[in-house]
Amino acid sequence: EGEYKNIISEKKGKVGLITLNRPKALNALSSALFHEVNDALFKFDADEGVGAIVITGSEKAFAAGADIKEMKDNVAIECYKNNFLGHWTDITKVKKPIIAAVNGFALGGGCELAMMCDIIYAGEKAVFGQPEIKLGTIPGAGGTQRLVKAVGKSKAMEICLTGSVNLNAEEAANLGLVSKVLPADQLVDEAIKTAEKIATMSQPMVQMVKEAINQSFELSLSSGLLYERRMFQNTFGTHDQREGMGAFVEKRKPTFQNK
Ligand code: CO8
Repeated sequence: EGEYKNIISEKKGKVGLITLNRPKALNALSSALFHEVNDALFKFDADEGVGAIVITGSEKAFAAGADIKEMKDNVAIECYKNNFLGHWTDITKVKKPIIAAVNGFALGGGCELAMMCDIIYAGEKAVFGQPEIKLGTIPGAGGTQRLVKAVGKSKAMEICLTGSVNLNAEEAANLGLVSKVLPADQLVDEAIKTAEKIATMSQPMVQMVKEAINQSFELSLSSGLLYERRMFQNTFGTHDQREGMGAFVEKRKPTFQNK
């Protein structure tokens, strides 16, 4: 909202929209850009008027990766001491759902950024890949971890080991990496529509769903099911459960109060 140099952050009703905006570098994720993304995300997370967040780039590039020019002379011990790019994972601490609307290239850190979001929608020309190996390095923010869970081991190996097997939008949808493919010019509007729908739900329930689904990546099935059931049981202590079930029985629309 005025204060950023590498992104545009704006509110569309109850939706926070972040547009990566370094067109000359295909939205390469410089340290400055990523700090701005985190700052904007945490402002939306703290804003009671915002129910969900959309991150997008340009039609040509969601993001072409970490900024190669910025990191090419890095020294390992300094990377370790400063926890180089450790702040990227801050995104996963955001409680509100984040939808990545991916047009064009989502390569390297760009693909990893999309995978740190909760839902990915792809424009028809989207390209997902992990080309790090061609640069003499490896993925550093989930390309060897989240990608496996999204597309399976063989495909993830092929993508990360060759650096040049990329997924187009349709392949990414077939494999389950993205949930919807849309014409490029409708992508952001559709992502905002889904975010708006989420924003009309009871916000504590929205956050519980996000938390519980994310726990499925960390816990055994029996622990995950217990985690889910305990949260579910607790929803019966809320206004919004009374309102939601009451409205169903009375055949009217619920008015959630986020409590
Ligand atoms: N970093 C810096 N600059 C970039 C990057 C990048 N990742 N990608 C593109 N640019 C720049 C280009 O250098 C070029 O700048 P200039 O005009 O000054 O020469 C400008 O953007 C336009 O790019 P191209 O001319 O190359 O555009 P093309 O349409 O010809 O090609 C491509 C588009 C195919 C996307 C091409 O730019 C490309 O291959 N880019 C690099 C992709 C890549 O290798 N990404 C992986 C980077 S490594 C990484 O992401 C590691 C993540 C680790 C995260 C760890 C977190 C803890």
